Amino acid sequence: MSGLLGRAALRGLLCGPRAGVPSLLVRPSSGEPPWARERTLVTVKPDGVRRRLVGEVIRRFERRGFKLVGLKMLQASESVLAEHYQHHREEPFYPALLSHMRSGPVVAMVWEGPNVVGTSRAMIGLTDSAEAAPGTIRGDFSLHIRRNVIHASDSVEGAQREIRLWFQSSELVDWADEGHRSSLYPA
Ligand code: FUP
Repeated sequence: MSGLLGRAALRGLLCGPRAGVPSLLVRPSSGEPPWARERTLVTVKPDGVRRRLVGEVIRRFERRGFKLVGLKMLQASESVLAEHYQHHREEPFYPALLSHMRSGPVVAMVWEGPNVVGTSRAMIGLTDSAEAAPGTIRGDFSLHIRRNVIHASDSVEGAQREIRLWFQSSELVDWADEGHRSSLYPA
């Protein structure tokens, strides 16, 4: 790494809110400072798609100021779901979880912005819909943990792993946002 770009990237990695956790998915071309290029995976689950909540989810993330860099609808494969939920493999709810996730299409998205992982977890609410606060997506639109509408990665490392699992790098669009950025956060 050399020159202005290299110094800016290094400064971002050292001074940003996630110092010490460099994103493997950061690309230098889009103009955002590196600390603002955190990315997370969000999926609207089959229950959310059936209930026509895709637009509502996108609206909330856009309104907050996050930048959409990947979007697709798909029927999730058994192998992607098995890897995505591998930490739950031994849980009693695992078969029902996989069956639900295979019951219809999923809308997968990658959102980018400062602290997007933590903020999106706050926006979606607690896993158990019964405990999710009003104002969150789960708290506003769901009643039951097994129909909780949405997934969002729960750590920066997890997000990097999940984005690689659900998206080819060619499916992520690194678009420039200079005109809008300064009204969202200072340089
Ligand atoms: P989250 O990260 O909030 O999606 O939650 P988890 O990774 O802990 O759980 C993944 C999914 O497993 C939940 F969205 C719903 C399902 N689940 C159950 O059905 N029962 C449980 O007790 C826990 C999780």
